[in-house]
Amino acid sequence: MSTQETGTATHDGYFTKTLGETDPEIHTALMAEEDRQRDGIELIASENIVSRATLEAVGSAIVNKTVEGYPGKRYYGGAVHADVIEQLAIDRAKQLFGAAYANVQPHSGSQANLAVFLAFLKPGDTVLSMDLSAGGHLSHGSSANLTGKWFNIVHYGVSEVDGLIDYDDVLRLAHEHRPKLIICGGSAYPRAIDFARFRAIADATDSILLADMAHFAGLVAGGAHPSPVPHAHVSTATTYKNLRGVRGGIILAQDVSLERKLNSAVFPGVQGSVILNAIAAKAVCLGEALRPEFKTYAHAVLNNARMLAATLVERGVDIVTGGTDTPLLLIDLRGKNLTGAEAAESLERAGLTSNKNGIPGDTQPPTITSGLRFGVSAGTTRGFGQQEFEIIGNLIANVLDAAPSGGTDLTSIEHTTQAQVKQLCERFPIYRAPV
Ligand code: DSN
Repeated sequence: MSTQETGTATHDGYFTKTLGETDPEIHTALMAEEDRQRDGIELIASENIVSRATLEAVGSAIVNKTVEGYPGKRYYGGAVHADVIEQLAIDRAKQLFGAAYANVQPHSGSQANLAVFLAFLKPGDTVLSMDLSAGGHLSHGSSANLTGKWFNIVHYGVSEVDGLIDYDDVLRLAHEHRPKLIICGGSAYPRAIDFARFRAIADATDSILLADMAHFAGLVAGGAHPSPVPHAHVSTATTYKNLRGVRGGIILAQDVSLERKLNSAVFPGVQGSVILNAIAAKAVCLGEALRPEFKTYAHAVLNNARMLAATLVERGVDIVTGGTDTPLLLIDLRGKNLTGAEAAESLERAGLTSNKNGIPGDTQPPTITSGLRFGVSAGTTRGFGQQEFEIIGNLIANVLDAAPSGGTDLTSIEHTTQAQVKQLCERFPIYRAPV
């Protein structure tokens, strides 16, 4: 018999060697990513920097455990600790958002939204949601998404004049199309939504109201933004944006009688076994969000977003709706004769990472766009305050002002900015993650 046939299944060092020792290629890439995060300014609105405690939970041995179902009702044995962890996450989510029901299993915000579709709709049913180009989200019925392929989607937009939701138009569309589900919230709408008004519209047409608070859940948790939870039949959120936790989604509701429907829509409806290390990390982030210091962080996010907006406006940059009530702002680059793709690339070379984003009425394709989306959550977490976001606003404006001229001038601005970015980041260091 060969050594392979007689040897033990765990090779020498399987339980003891570090990643650097066993897989230098992956380790090097992870270290480089850590450096990128440490030395650059992160302005992608869906990102943040998790706590050391969250990293520990994600990297814990609970990753080995398989369970299906819910605490106390599992299909596999050995779930005693998994039950404790998931129940803690559920209880913390309910407490944080004042909800009667919470499901913490969705692998992402899109999965959470899909579960809501499955819970309440049949293929072909009508859904009224915000157009992607107006700030909606792919999982709200984009033609490229399953929700757009299997359901009859009607979209509302925003006013071409001020970029705001026209509630009378939403009501008109609701009366005209009698949707089974109405969705408010999205991924690039920077202003507070009138949830009570949306609920009144949903009630007028006997529709279910889903509020997707992915981009402001952290502010709701920290008392810096109105909550949709008391108004919507169901609210969904992601845990990794301004809520400052691991990647994943949650579903909340006020009516406990929805529990059976929503739970079975998540599992076995759209998901299988639970990603337990993510559930543990969600519990950690929800616990952090229940502490008083999270309120300070949430208010700082809002103040920083408003400072960034004010600085950019001062520098002649057009902002959709003129400002923000959330951690994100949407920049209209048409006046600067720049595309979103060009601007995002130039900013990234300068050490400022953001994403190109469609703006209302955009004529450019999604791969190019006429806009940029900025978020301040990650910067706020590393300690930047209003003073730093004023500096960042000026750095962004310097790059955008130089970009149309191109050539060496642009390169020199990018280089100068990169050095200023590095200096700023060195004053606000982040952890060296245990990878
Ligand atoms: N929905 C995407 C975004 O807003 O960036 C990912 O979370």
